[in-house]
Amino acid sequence: KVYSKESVQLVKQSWAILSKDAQANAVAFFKNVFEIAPAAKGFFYFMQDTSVPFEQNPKLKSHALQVFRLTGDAAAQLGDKGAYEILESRLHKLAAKHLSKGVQDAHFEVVKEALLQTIEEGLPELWSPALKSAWADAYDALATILKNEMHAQA
Ligand code: HEM
Ligand code: ISQ
Repeated sequence: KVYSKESVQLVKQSWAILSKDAQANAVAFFKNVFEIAPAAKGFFYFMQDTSVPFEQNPKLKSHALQVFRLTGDAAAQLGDKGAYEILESRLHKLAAKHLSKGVQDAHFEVVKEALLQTIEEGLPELWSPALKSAWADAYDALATILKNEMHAQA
């Protein structure tokens, strides 16, 4: 798939802003996942300890940050030459991890909704239909590689 210069630019520009406050946005991303699908908590071992408030759970914070950074960095690099190959090798291990946790294709839609919601909430002044579809395409590209890797390993 070829990404328009405009949509690559939109993702890069918005990611530059969101990543400045990556930790807070990452926690918001997690929160949105569990708001959309409370049952998703069962997937994450660190969500089983309910004695720690959500925002202060150090494991949640570091997981969320990793996921958010990977998603954003991957999205911002989509237009670049060779980006696909680099991602594929990074996602190889990650696919195995998701498979072992029992993650299924349908779950990726929840993460997509949560991501778009997080960007909208983080950048209300930049939010537009074009920004939304640019990020949706970027996420779909990443999710497709990860899902294909999972199918290949299943
Ligand atoms: C772990 C990214 C989709 C569930 C991880 C990790 C990353 C990641 C980077 C490793 C972080 C870590 O565990 O230290 C992504 C990306 C996704 C995606 C980029 C979409 C493109 C999903 C979906 C689910 C999911 C749809 C469904 C519930 C998990 C679980 C772990 C994990 C359960 C392991 C957490 C643990 O160690 O217990 N993911 N993920 N992920 N992800 Fe995802
Ligand atoms: C995907 N994998 C692991 C953790 C996540 C947190 C928030 C959103 C998506 C995720």
